[in-house]
Amino acid sequence: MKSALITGITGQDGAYLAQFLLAQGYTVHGMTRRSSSQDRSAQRLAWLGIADRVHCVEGDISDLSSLIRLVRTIQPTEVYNLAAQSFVRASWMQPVLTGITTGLGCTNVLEAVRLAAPDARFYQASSSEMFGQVQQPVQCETTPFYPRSPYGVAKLYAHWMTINYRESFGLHASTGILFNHESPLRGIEFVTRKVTDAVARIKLGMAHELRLGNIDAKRDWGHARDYVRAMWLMLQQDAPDDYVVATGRSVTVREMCEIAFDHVGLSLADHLVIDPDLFRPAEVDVLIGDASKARRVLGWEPTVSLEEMVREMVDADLQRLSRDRGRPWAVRRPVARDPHAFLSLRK
Ligand code: NDP
Ligand code: GDR
Repeated sequence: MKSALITGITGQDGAYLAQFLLAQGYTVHGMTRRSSSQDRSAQRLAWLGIADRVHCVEGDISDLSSLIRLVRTIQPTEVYNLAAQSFVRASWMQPVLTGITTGLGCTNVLEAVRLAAPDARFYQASSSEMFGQVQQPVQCETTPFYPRSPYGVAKLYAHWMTINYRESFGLHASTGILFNHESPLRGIEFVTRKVTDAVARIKLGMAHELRLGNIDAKRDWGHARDYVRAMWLMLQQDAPDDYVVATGRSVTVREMCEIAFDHVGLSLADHLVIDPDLFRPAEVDVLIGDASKARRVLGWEPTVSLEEMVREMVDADLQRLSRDRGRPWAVRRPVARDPHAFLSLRK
């Protein structure tokens, strides 16, 4: 029976990947880090109804000894390194932490695999943020990189370390250069979920405005469920490699917002406030991916359109907020206040 170790199991992709692997018959081990509120760590797994089927093991991506111990004990056939400080905006406020987790963390996992289970197959969660200030209108595996944030720089280091370990030590190590992917399990700080949460609150009379930064930025958005399938497909190939995973369609943040507001019969113009504090020190203006290699070699195709995904997210937020209505925490957090806006990057 195949077994997988997933770092970042408590995040959006970790949860969907665990669900996918369980359905394939895998034994799934997920690494969680210690926190003072352990009951919250498995919320996404619980939402998918798989919390009691995943073996959670404690460790930290910045702690090599914990990783060696886990890999040595579990002897996984596949290791998926999803753990990271993944919020681009926060990476300017915590650049060192981002370097340690998002960058060096990958080297820690590679080292643990090399030393303790060198036959295991390894997946690194690389990112379209590595393209940053894009050097070609449509980005593929051979497009030169130009990261525009501490997050993008850290991901690029991890990306090259993965390739380096593949070429130096013969590890079966692959990278997926994944473009933005979302779902109802997306963290609330990312723009799609921030928007769908706000739309649901406005619809339910719990809020009135939505504050955003640069709504002219363009992204190539897909669904997380489709993207975790691509991760798995990469590790089923005889030879390790690097793959772009994207839909090939890019729309502005404004257009994405309009899909969400239209879905519940509201007008974006009536509720949108542009907040200069939410602009980033350096922006990635436009991303659009060419996933033809993934389609050709992996037989991968996205199955969910942006419209379907945004509607699914709005409906999930409506359902969650309706259920939680009356509970103090549902209404107390005002949608207008992005926690990151309190710490303006310009101050
Ligand atoms: P999330 O932010 O939802 O999840 C990140 C995960 O990393 C969480 O489980 C988090 O744990 C864990 N983590 C953070 N720091 C540590 C640490 N020091 N030790 C152990 N675990 C840690 O990200 P996503 O699920 O969206 O993304 C998964 C990966 O894919 C990330 O590496 C991300 O950078 C990358 N990526 C994501 C894309 C996207 O659009 N979603 C696109 C391209 C790449 P905790 O719950 O305790 O915070
Ligand atoms: P991104 O995702 O930075 O692309 O990284 P995010 O959703 O944070 O931003 C997308 C774009 O929206 C603009 N924007 C805002 N963003 C947020 N979060 N909040 C706002 O209020 C807001 N207003 C406008 C941003 O400026 C940006 O242009 C995501 C993460 O999942 C990374 O981990 C991953 O690697 C990349 O996608 C691919």
